Parts: sequence; C-alpha cells; structure tokens
Amino acid sequence: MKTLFSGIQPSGGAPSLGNYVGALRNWVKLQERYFCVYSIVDMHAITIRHDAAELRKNCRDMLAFLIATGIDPEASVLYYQSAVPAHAELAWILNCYTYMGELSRMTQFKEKSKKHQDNINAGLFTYPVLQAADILLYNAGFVPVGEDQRQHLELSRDIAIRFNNMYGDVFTVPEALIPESGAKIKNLQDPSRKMSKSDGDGDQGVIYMLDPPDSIASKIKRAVTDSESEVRYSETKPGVSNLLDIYSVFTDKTIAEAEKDFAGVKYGPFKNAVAETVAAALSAIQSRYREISADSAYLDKVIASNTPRAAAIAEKTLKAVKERIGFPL
Ligand code: ATP
Ligand code: LTN
Repeated sequence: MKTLFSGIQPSGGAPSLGNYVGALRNWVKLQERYFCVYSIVDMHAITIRHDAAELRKNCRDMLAFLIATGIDPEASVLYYQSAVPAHAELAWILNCYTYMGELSRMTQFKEKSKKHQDNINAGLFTYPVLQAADILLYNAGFVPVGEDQRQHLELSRDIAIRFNNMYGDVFTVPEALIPESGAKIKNLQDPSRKMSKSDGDGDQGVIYMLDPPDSIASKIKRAVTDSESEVRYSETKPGVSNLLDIYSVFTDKTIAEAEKDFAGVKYGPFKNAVAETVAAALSAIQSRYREISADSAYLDKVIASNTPRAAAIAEKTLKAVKERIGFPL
C-alpha cells in the first residue's frame, strides 16, 4: 500500500466545515486505499501567538475529533507532531536547501503576516519547510489537502527534487490530492475568502463541526448571497455557489443535480434545506465526539501506541538524510 500523509493545526476551536469538506472527509475515505499517517501539527500552530493551556486542550480535542470523524488509529497512524523530534531536525536541514525567495512568494505567509503584524516571526516564514519535512519524513506519495495548500505542496515537491538531485533518491516526491468539489469552502459572511477555523468563535461566517443544529441553521440563514433569487452556480454568485458546494458534498450529488433540486426555489427554503442537510450529517460525528472525548484513558492509549509508530518511520528517513549530507556516523 502506498503511503499518504496529512496534517491539521490544533488552532481555533473545533475544525471548521471547510476543514471537513476540503480535507478530513477525504482523510477518512482514503484509509481504504493507502497507509495513512495523520498528524496534529502543534509545532505549526505556535507560529501564531497562543495560550499554553488552550493549545494542549485543542490538541486533545482534535485527536478525539479525528477519531470521531472516522480516522482509525489502529490502521492509520495518528499522533502529535511535537512528540516526534525528527520533524524539527529534518526541518532544520531542509531550511538549508530552501531559498528566501521561494518562501517570500508563499501567499499564506503574506496573508498571515498582514493579519498578525505584531508577530511576523521566523517560524511563520519557514512554516512551509516544516511542512515539507512532515511529508518527506514518511515518504508519502500523496497528500490530501484543500486548495489553499497547493502552493505549499509545490514547494515540498521542489525541495524533495532538489535534495534528490544532489544526494540521490532519498525522498519520495509527493503529490497533492485536492478534491474536485469543496476544495475551498468560503466564509459565509464574506464568500470572497476561505472559511478558516481560526477566524474566531464570534465569526458568523464559520461553521464549526461541533456547532449545534440551531447555530448551523442561523449561520446559514444569515449567509451573504446576492440580490437575485435564482439558485444557480456561477462565479458571479459566490455566496449561493458556496452553499451549493456544501449541499452537493453532503448529499453526494453533482452541482447540476443540486441546482435541479432547487429550480424555482427561493433563497429562504434553499438555505433551510442546506442547513438541515449539514446538521444531519454532523450529528453522528458530534455524538461520537462526545463519547470519545470523555474517554480519557482511551485517548492516552491511542497516543501512547501511535507516537512510536510515527517515530520509527520518521527516524529511519532522518538517519538516511544525515548519512547522505555527511553528518558523522
Ligand atoms: P487556520 O485558520 O488555523 O489557519 P485552517 O482552517 O486553514 O486553519 P488548517 O489546519 O490550516 O486549517 O488546515 C487543515 C486542512 O483543511 C488543510 O488541508 C486545508 O487545506 C483544509 N482547509 C482549510 N480551510 C479550508 C476551506 N475553507 N475549504 C476547504 N479546505 C480547507
Ligand atoms: N499547513 C497545513 C497543515 C500541515 C500539513 C502538513 C498538511 C502541516 N503539515 C503536511 C499536509 C501535509 C495546513 O493545512 N494549513
């Protein structure tokens, strides 16, 4: 079986609907066909100022959440990034094979620098190098992510190819797996930007995976649309198209089929139908989450058994890298 790697930051509260649609639901499906390694990337999360107790809690909540969505911690590897030191070690090495110019072009760096002007730290700048290290340590051929990560994946590929050209084939060159629909779910209040879990709890444009049905309904009801009244997918109708994307993903319908369902239907009832579909789909995950997050001993066991599995793979790659670049054996 081929190996696949992906990561999610334990930032903000629960994952957003965007995280689920763009990434997590595929993480679950792909377990059938790949050996999957999934990391809760807490080292990436500290590139933005955070509270220590909150970070620890968010890591644990994310772990419970991932299991609740259907990640199987026996078949797949599920662990905290900071518990495997090889990530930091390889990231340092790869820093020396990544150019300032490349990192300066990263849109996520530019956006986050704008948003956090008081804390443009070096970690934020080299964030994509740590991400490359994550992927390359596990020799992952495939990386399921949302559209916003395409540029980081390209950089990971460039770094792998550069390193291989210098030292022989050490790394597998990874490919991004980006879903055909739902790869970029937009903020409901501002459909020109992506829905982001760290936009904050007060943000009515972000649906969190643990939101109760009435809050999902009220956020979707207030979603920004347009002054027309036709439910149609179009670049000129980003709000409506976003809701159609969400609806089609949760009903397993194509966009054309989704449009047909709402032919002649007004925005009000359209939004109600989308809200009901989302709430119904999330309710099973939410009840599993409540069960799993209450079972502290189980979560401890998952981490205790998975961290060494991750470390064993990562250390093997790191050792090969150290040999190739000439560190004393
Ligand atoms: P943050 O707001 O903390 O930067 P985020 O919501 O962007 O977080 P990440 O942890 O950075 O989430 O990303 C986890 C996965 O979710 C990635 O694969 C990313 O591409 C995907 N993702 C994030 N937001 C969306 C979105 N709005 N639509 C589709 N996929 C998304
Ligand atoms: N930067 C990613 C999270 C991430 C990741 C990874 C994704 C960190 N390391 C490795 C895929 C593979 C993001 O989603 N913002």
